[in-house]
Order: sequence, then structure tokens, then C-alpha cells
Amino acid sequence: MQVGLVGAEACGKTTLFELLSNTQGAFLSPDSANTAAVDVPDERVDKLTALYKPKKTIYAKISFTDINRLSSGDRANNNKALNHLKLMDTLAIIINGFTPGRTSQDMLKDLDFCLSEMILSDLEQVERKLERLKKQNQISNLAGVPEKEIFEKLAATLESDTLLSTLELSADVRKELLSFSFLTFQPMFAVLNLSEEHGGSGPDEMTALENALASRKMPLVKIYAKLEKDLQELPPEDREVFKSEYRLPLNGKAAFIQQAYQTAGLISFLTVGEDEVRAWTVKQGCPVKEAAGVIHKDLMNFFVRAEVISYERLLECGSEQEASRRGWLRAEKKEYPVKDGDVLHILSTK
Ligand SMILES: Nc1nc2c(ncn2[C@@H]2O[C@H](COP(=O)(O)OP(=O)(O)OP(=O)(O)O)[C@@H](O)[C@H]2O)c(=O)[nH]1
Ligand SMILES: [Mg+2]
Repeated sequence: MQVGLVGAEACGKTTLFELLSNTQGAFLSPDSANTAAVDVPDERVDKLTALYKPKKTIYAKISFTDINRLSSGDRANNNKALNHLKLMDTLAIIINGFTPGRTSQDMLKDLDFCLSEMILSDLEQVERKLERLKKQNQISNLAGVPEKEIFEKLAATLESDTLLSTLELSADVRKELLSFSFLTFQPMFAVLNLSEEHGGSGPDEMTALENALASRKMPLVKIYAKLEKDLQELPPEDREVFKSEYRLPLNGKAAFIQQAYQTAGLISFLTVGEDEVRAWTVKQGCPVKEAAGVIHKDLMNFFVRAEVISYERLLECGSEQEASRRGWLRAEKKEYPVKDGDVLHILSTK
């Protein structure tokens, strides 16, 4: 799972990147980006590890990409920076809510600035494609539809300041367009970065911002990035005192990761055994046969059936043998859509 961080100048991207990845963010130029991967903290994996005492525990991985600042009027450099965010599972738009006196209008202006930069980037790409199509003699198709027709529709959408993700497209065309890696085709959520002193700019401003985001169908996560990073850097024994001093919900990192999964439409399933307890990431609704292929191609190619139990039920009965005795272990066929927290055991002929 890959998450890209984007935002207006000095909104706290690098601070958030450091919090999320537990690394130092380096100074960035438009040509470079910082990417770091970490284990996804998962209580289910911890509890199953305690139960199975496996030789290895493997958490799902999440990576974060921090890019250089976007500046108004600097299209060339903004494009270079945004190019690093073309193949993410989801984008997080960070909004500065920590500078004193910021109004919801200021915050929305920042959000719109980021969205506009991405829209312009996509539009330039679409226009280049339309130019090429114009020069062609014959008509080319994409999923059975003339390409010119599709790209003109994309251009019209972007010109009306609208994200490509909102466009109604057939599943086939949508699939074909994925290879163009348009920025605004990616799912997005907003992150409001708050400070301990200001907590944004008052409750009314927050409500106005939340309403405006809701009308754009953009989920919002609130985070105290700097404070939470300070907390993370403290020795464990000092953390409780710090938390009680601030009395703020300093669980932004977990909330961020959860929202990233939700926005990207991804879920985790689990595998257990004496050798390994492991979390895997797949698309929501993924058929179990495809999920088996994420573990190993042979498990997909020689798939027979899956034995499935939810994490909660497995924990409740303590072992697969007991689950089987109670009739809680279900046999599922290849089409079964995997649910978040399913524990899977794949049976194959190889
Ligand atoms: N008070 C407060 N300050 C913050 C917070 N987050 C970031 N800052 C400060 O804001 C400044 C910019 O933070 P960065 O994390 O570098 O922001 P950025 O978005 O990466 O900046 P650019 O990459 O230059 O656009 C730094 O001085 C941070 O210490 C926060 O949550 N609260
Ligand atoms: Mg930065």
C-alpha cells in the first residue's frame, strides 16, 4: 500500500512523513521524493502471534512518499514534484490548521490550490495525447470506444475543475485509463494538521471546513503531527505524562493509516500457522482465489477451496481445531469476496 503526501507550502508534509515513517525527512528538490515503508501496526497480528507463537511475524507494509513543496505559479517544478505521486493507492492532502488565525477559507484555498495543480498536470497530459491523436490518420480505440472521444471527455472534465475520479466511465475504459497514471484518478482524503495551542481556528471555522470537505465527498482526518512526533520520540516511560499534559487525541497516525486503507479500498486478510503469522493487503471484495495468488501464484493456479474464519471468532475459540469442532470454519469457493480480518487457509492441488 502506497500513500502520497501532498499539500501547499509548509503545511507539515515532512513533519507528518517523519511521524508516519519514523525516519528523518531530508531536504527535497522537485526532482526527488522521499519514500519510506513501515509495518502497519495491527493488533490482530499481535494477538494471533501471542496465540500461535510462530517463528516469524510479518505485518502488512505501508509506504509514504513526501514530495517537494508546491508553489503557486511554478508549474514546471510542481509537475516534477507531482510526478512522484502518480502510482499511489491513495493521496493524502495535508492542510495547515496549525498557524494561528487561519480561517476555513484559507484552508480551503490551500486544498483547492493542490487539487488545481493536479488537475492542470493531468490536463497537460490529456492535451498532449489529444495532439498526438489529431496527427494520426486512423481512428484508435480504447476498450472499443474511440480514444478521441474518451480524451475529449477527460479534457472537458478537467477544464471544469473536476477530478477524473468523479467521472462516470465503463469498467473497461476505467481499467485501460489506469495505465495513464492520472493524478486525479487516484482516491484522496484530507488531513487537517492541528497544533496544541490553536487546535485550528476555533470551532466555527472547523465546522465550515468539515462541511466544505463533506460536500466535496472528501474524508477528513485530524492530526497533531508535530505533537505526535514529539511524543513518538520520547522514551516510552515518559509518554504517559506527555499525553496527560496535553489531553488531546494523539492517535492520528493510526487514524491516518485506517483512513488510507478505507480511501484506497484496501483490506487485510491474515494467515496463521506455527511458521508464520502474517497480514496481507488486497482490494476490498477481492475473490478468495485472487487473494490466494497474493500469497503464492501456485495457490491461485491450483486453487481448490479456502477455509475461512473471522479473526474475532478464531480468537474466541483459541485454535482452528476448536473452530472446526464448533463448525465455525467455513469452506468457501473461489468467488468468495474476502473480508477485512478473515483468516484464510488455502487448499490447493500443488
Ligand atoms: N505548531 C505546529 N507546527 C508545525 C506542525 N507541523 C509542522 N509544523 C511546522 O511548520 C513548518 C513546516 O513544516 P514541514 O513539515 O517542513 O512542512 P512541509 O509541508 O514539509 O514544508 P515544505 O516541504 O517546505 O512545503 C516547520 O517549522 C514545522 O515545525 C504542527 O502540527 N504544529
Ligand atoms: Mg517538506
